[in-house]
Amino acid sequence: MLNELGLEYEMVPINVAIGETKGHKLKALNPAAKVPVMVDGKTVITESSAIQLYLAEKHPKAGLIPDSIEERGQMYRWIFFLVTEIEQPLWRIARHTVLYPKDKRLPQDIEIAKQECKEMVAVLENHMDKRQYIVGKRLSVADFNAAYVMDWANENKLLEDAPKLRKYLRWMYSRPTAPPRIASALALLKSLPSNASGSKSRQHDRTHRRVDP
Ligand SMILES: N[C@@H](CCC(=O)N[C@@H](CS)C(=O)NCC(=O)O)C(=O)O
Repeated sequence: MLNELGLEYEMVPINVAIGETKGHKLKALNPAAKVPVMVDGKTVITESSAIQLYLAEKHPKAGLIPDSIEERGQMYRWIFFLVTEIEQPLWRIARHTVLYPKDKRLPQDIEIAKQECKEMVAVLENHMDKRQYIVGKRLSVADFNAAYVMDWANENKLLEDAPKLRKYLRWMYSRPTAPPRIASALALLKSLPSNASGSKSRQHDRTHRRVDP
């Protein structure tokens, strides 16, 4: 969204994979000690969807928030749907695959989460019939949210029965302002030396961002 809006920003990389969120100054900005965090002057916003909506509202000329209340309602509907119904099972899969310590992982929950995720992906796939955008006839915040969550679902091979969403994903990421796909961001992380803590070159797909509005 920052690229889409043509904003200048400073990205402060925090490598979640090596626990850099812990004990970092980050906690002063986000008590949950998670990224992303956006600092815009004196305003600090956490939660990726809130950051997206804030940026879109602050830069209305880009038209990423629909004009009509009906379409705005649909945009909120799909953002909440993506975050709660699709992203949450993806988190469960990630937690029980790599994030939790091995003795706390529940392999059976991975299977349940995959099934639940696929069912909700099918709802969005159905919605995308004859549509280019998640809402109405132009890009909105919901598309940026959807592209990231679909990329994540795709990494977990959960879009196999969703050809419209695969096409949508390719299209969203072929746009010149698109960020790197998750696979490229992870490949970059893996290519870095494991003792690279403190190195300026560290990256993660979600980082603490400072925006120059
Ligand atoms: N609901 C938050 C989730 C943020 C989140 O879980 N971020 C992960 C990285 S993608 C994180 O910082 N994890 C660090 C940790 O849990 O220690 C959002 O959408 O912004």
